[in-house]
Order: sequence, then structure tokens, then C-alpha cells
Amino acid sequence: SWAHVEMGPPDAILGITEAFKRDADPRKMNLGAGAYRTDAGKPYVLSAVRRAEAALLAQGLDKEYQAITGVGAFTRAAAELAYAGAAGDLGRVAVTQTISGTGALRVGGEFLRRFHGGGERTVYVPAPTWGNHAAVFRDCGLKVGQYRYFDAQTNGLALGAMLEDLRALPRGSIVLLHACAHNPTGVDPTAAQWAEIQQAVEAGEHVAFFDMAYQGFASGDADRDAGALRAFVAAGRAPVVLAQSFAKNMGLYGERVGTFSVVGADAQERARIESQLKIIVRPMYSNPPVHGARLAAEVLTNPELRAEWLGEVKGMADRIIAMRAALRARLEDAGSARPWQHITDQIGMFCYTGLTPEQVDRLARDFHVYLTRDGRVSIAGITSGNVQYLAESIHSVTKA
Ligand code: PLP
Ligand code: TYF
Repeated sequence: SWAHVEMGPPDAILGITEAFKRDADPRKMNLGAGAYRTDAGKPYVLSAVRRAEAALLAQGLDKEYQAITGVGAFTRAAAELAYAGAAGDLGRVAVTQTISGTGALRVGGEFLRRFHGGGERTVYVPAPTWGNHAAVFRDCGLKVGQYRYFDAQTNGLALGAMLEDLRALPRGSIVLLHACAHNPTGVDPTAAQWAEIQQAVEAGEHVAFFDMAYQGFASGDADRDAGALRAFVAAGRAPVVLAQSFAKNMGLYGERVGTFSVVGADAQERARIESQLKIIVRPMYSNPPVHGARLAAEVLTNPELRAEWLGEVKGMADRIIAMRAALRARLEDAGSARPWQHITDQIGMFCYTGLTPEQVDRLARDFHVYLTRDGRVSIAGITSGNVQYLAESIHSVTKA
């Protein structure tokens, strides 16, 4: 019997969507899960993706298995998007297609457990970080530690504390870095701050594990958003591995499109690493699904679709920036005495508002506004039609 199987807790983020669905009030807002919505509050399939899908359909492709490492045209184009010229001609970069960013983190964690030094290794993640990081890495058999990242006083980066922590880590640790649009805080280092972080990682001979789930989404410029990753790779002093997701920047959420890659020393090293990535993937899921990867490959390699896609990413980023400005302005107009500048200072899909768990609970109970209890707001859920109501609701629960 399975009577010993206890009920597990619901996922902290997806549980909010469930609560939202049960709420019948027409004013309700779901600011929980990080999924883009149009200004009409609807899910958005990018036009470039729709056109790529039509082109693929017209080709009448078969459904044969692809390689263990996935669709070659996709992994090449994805690596090119991430690294551009920073790693040379990419001949030394081992890449495998993964089940989106989460699967990339999982494959990456497995790779590091097997091949990064001997004995027990710890991966250090920022405090706070995406809620799934610790669980993914623990399931890979890695230990998970934290470094300080966010300063609640300033709602900004705790650079001094972060550097102090990175410098104190055991030599050869693994440091998880959000490449851009840090989830949940929306706080990214500046280029100058990144240079200091890079120096600390290199000095400790740590592995830089970049998690890039929002390339293009932070600034609207895919090259700019990959700047930190490329600087580490170009310097060539720290080992770099990368988990890449196309869920957000191509709107391919449920298609599960991503990659895991390792920057090797040369083509021979790449080949050895790739052979081991295959050995990790084979017993896990054998080989990845093809449809989403073909879509992404088509968008990335067809110049017309690529240009359209980059414009659409910029459009999504711009709408989010506009909603940040609107929310801050409406809060100030409503007479809120609290500082709200961090709403417009932070970038990416999320704003870390500083709301307490009790205030978050009141927002849900009294105003039908749902967000995670850490006060994270998914800006993508805000529209020009509901931003005024949201500002009034937040003002109500935050005034003394
Ligand atoms: N990493 C971060 C920081 C994220 O925010 C997310 C989710 O949005 C992911 C990874 C993985 O998402 P997915 O598995 O949908 O690509
Ligand atoms: O942080 C988020 O909201 C996104 C979406 O188990 C998400 O990463 C949330 C929960 C989850 C998977 C994705």
C-alpha cells in the first residue's frame, strides 16, 4: 500500500495561480507566475513564432528521434545567441538541448557533481533566488549554500556583502549567477559591479554557473543582456557553464526549449564533455522533444524572423518598463508616502516590492490581487486597465 505517502506542499508559485482561478471577483489580478501577458492581459504567442510554425508545417517534417543532444540547428543557433564571438567560433563549446531552463540546471548540476573536482561540492546561489534552484541542485546530489545579494534597506544590490561572501567561499566552489533580470528581485549588477564579481569568482577558482532565463527581456537588447556571461568567457579565467531558456524571451513556456553548455578549452575537450553530457541525458529522458527546438531554430536562423523576434522581445521589455513607471506614478499620485523608486530601478519581469507577507495576504483577501508572499510582483500581469486598481490596493495595505 501507499498509505505511508504523505501529502506534499503545493508549489509556492503555481499554488497562487490555483487560488487566483478560484476567485470569482472580476477585479482579480494574478501577479504570481512569471509569464508574459499582453496589455489586454492575454497570453502572447509571438508573431515570429507563429510564422516559424507555419513554415515548419509547410515543410512536412517527420517526427524521427533527433540526437541525444537534440536538434543541431537549434543548439548551434542558441549557443551563438548566448556567446556570440566571446568563445571564438564555438568549436570548443559543448551544448546539449534541454527541457527548458529547469532541465538545463538539472543536467548541469549532474555534470558538475560528476566532473567538478572530487568529493563534496557546494553550489552557492544568491539570497534570495528563484524558488526552484535549491531543489534542483539538491536532487542532483549537490549541497546548496547562499551568498548575500539583496539589500532590503536600499532595495538594491548588496555588493559589499556579496563580494565578502564570494571571497570567503571554499576554493573551487560553484557560484550560480543570474545572467540578467534577477528573479525574484529585479536587481542586476552594473557592468562595473559585474567586473568586481568576476574578479572574486576568478580569484577563488570557482565555477561560474550562469542561469540565463531572460536574455533580451531585461534591457530589450539580447547582446547587452548577455554581457556579463560574455565577459567571463572572453576573460577565460573562470570555468563557465550555462543554463539557457527560451521560455520567456520566445514565449515558448510549455514547449520546454533550452540548452546546457560548457565552455571547453578546445575542440577535443568539447568532444569529451559532449560525450559525457550524452551519458547523463540518455538514462534521464533519452533525447529531447523536437517541435519547440525546431521553432526556435527557425526564428534564430531565418534573418527576417530573427529581426521580427528581436523587435517583439523589445516590445515585451518596453511594455514591462512602461508598467513599472505607471505603477510607481499611480502610487505616488495616490499619496503613498513610501519610496517606490525601486519599482522603476529594478528590471526584468519581476519587482521585489518590499511588501510583507501579511500585506500580501491582505492584497489577496481584500483586493483579489495575488502575488508570492515574498512580495514579488510579476509586472507582466499588470496592464493599463488594472494598474490604477493595483496602485490603490497596494496603497491601502501599506499606509500606516
Ligand atoms: N531560472 C530562472 C531564474 C527562472 O526564473 C526560470 C523560470 O522562469 C527558470 C530558470 C526556468 O524556467 P523554464 O524551465 O521554464 O525555462
Ligand atoms: O518564477 C517564476 O514565476 C517562473 C515561472 O515551478 C515558474 O519561473 C514558476 C514555478 C515553477 C516553474 C516556473
